[in-house]
Amino acid sequence: QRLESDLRVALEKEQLRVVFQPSVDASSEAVTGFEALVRWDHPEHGPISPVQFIPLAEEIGLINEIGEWVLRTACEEAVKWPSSVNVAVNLSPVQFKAHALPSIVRAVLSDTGLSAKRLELEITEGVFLNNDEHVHEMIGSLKAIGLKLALDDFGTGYSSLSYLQRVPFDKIKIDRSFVQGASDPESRNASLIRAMVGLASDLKMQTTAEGVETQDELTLVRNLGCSLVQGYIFGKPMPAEDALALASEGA
Ligand code: G
Ligand code: G
Ligand code: MN
Ligand code: NA
Repeated sequence: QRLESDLRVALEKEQLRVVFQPSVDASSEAVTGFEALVRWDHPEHGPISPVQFIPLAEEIGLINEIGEWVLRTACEEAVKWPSSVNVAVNLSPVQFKAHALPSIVRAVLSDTGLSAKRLELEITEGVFLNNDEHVHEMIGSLKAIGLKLALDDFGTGYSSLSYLQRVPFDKIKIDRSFVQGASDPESRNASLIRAMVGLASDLKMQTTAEGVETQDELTLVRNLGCSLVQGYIFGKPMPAEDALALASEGA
């Protein structure tokens, strides 16, 4: 297919870019970090969503290369920010199968000069689908580098919670499907968020409420004890220059 070869060209010809979405402390509203999100500006078709091209990259064996490029680009930006501001990078489950991942991450950190504790890797429950030992070894190797691990899209995957107890996540990110439209503390979504926050706090993990767009949603997730908030209310994914300006504001 055309799009396949276009994606290979995109990586070479710098049609990919990384945008950054702020994450703020739920009580102080200070910016604590940014999530790096990849974008593809196709020369003919215009912007193509990562929802479309990440699965394609996984299929055609290009995800490791794209993932490493995103990681490097994100870390290069993050070293410019105040040291209290972290960067989060999404990892595809396919990248987890690559034995070289920990050494790639170490090399990127050393090349860019970013301290490991300022890097957070976001993985999804998809990583645990084939519940093999390799995944847990990989998580151990990544944690040994000193970086943080977040469980992304929490609540949307398959229902076993056993991996939460087995895996030393630093943070769980509550999927926006629970947050959006939620304002009533008696609602079903509020109960679910409350349960997730309780579970995370028992396990000494932070929680991010994702997809917060309105003041009502913000008030609710704050009252339910989410530690961090991400969503359009505090900022859409933005170019690196804007992220740098926003990161530097509080410093
Ligand atoms: O930014 P946006 O809402 O368009 O992202 C859509 C989806 O693509 C999200 O699930 C997001 O996690 C994923 N995504 C965005 N950037 C990356 C990336 O660099 N790597 C991976 N694996 N997924 C990404
Ligand atoms: O799966 P993941 O959580 O990585 O997805 C991140 C995606 O969510 C980004 O592509 C971003 O564009 C999108 N996103 C972030 N904040 C909001 C929000 O407040 N509302 C909506 N609808 N999407 C959001
Ligand atoms: Mn994410
Ligand atoms: Na998410």
